[in-house]
Amino acid sequence: MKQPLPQPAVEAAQRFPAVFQDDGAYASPLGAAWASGRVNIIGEHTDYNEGLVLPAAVSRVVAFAGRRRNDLNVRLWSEQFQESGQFTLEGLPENFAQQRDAAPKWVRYVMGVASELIRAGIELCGFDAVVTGDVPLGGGMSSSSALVVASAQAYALFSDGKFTIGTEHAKLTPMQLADLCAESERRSAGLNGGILDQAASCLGQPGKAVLIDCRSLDYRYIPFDAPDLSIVVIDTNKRRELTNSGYNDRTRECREAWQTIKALMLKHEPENPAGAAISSLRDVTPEIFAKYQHELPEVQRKRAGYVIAENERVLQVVALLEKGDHVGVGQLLWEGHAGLRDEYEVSCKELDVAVEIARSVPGVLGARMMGGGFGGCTINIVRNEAVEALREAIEQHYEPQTGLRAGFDICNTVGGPGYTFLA
Ligand code: GAF
Repeated sequence: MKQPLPQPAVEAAQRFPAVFQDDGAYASPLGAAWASGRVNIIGEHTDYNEGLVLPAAVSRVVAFAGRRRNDLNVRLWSEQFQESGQFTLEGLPENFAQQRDAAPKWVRYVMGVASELIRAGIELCGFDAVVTGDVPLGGGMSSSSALVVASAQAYALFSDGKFTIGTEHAKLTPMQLADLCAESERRSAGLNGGILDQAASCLGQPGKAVLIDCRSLDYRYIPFDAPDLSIVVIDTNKRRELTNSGYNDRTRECREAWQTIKALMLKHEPENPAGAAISSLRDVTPEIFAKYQHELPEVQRKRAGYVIAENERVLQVVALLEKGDHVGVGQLLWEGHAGLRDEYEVSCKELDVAVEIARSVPGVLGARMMGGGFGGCTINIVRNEAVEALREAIEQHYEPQTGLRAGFDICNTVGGPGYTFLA
């Protein structure tokens, strides 16, 4: 079915002839593929702890426009990086590490997806494409996951119908694709991330958030379409790469925390089967945590305390959304931010300033840092009539406190990824 083209796909298609003109035969691109970035309403740093998340895909996309080749080469031009890159599908996944280390970072993501698709037994074709997008790079809306999910769509588009995504008879369901994309990102970037970003991009539906159990990979849609409210994303413009941040330390600290709690339980109540069954923080109930928290080293106590409370907040937010209680939802966003700042320690001055400015504006129901942290953006749930007041407050107060100019974006929830022929 022909789908409407997002603007970056239109731009990539327009650029294609000029970029690949030296190949003469190429007048125009054959097709376009795209995927969205995401917001995460609540459930931060819970995914790699096998917990709960509540994201939504939003109207910021990464897009490819290009043409299938008759060989196994993939040749790319990034409008955002003004850089080309290429690799061969031949020898993947075995020669992935070798090819990856010689490629620009953004190309590694596209290569990583190919590597995982081939590992899954899917036959791919080479292609030439222009890549562009409007998901802020390193801005906390998951530009990298939009890139990997869009890459998978591009392989599907250009692979002559050899594999399909998301249809009734598809080789890959959207959640299987998300899982594959998450693994490809881990291998491409060396970040021990979870499935939040890729699943949000793969499962998007307009007007809906999606509650995902990151252990079972079950999910269900939750209405998120109050006409009197806006989702505002404030980009602090504090850039960071999660691979060079404390992100992987947090995954390690969480593992150490559940291992300590498990050891304590096995020691003090060996007859309790709940102790032996602990294999992630997901298995540590608030009751177990209350009993053993005082015996944990401080860092483990703080990390585990945050994750356990955040899983509870996800369930509370879902219940409040189902009742239409957005004031209650907002309150839990403020609380989530405090936990990320004080216990999980992944916030930074710029994120805290943006959240505090938002707190001072009547009609902002809630705000918190979003994504991995250490920079990036905040999500704000705002009454429509307060959106301009929030914009003015950020314009007036953010730069003097941080030396940076903030971005301001009103986001709409959208459907999942797609591809289409352009002829
Ligand atoms: C980053 C990661 F990629 C996600 O998997 C998730 O852990 C998130 O940080 C924090 O919730 O976006």
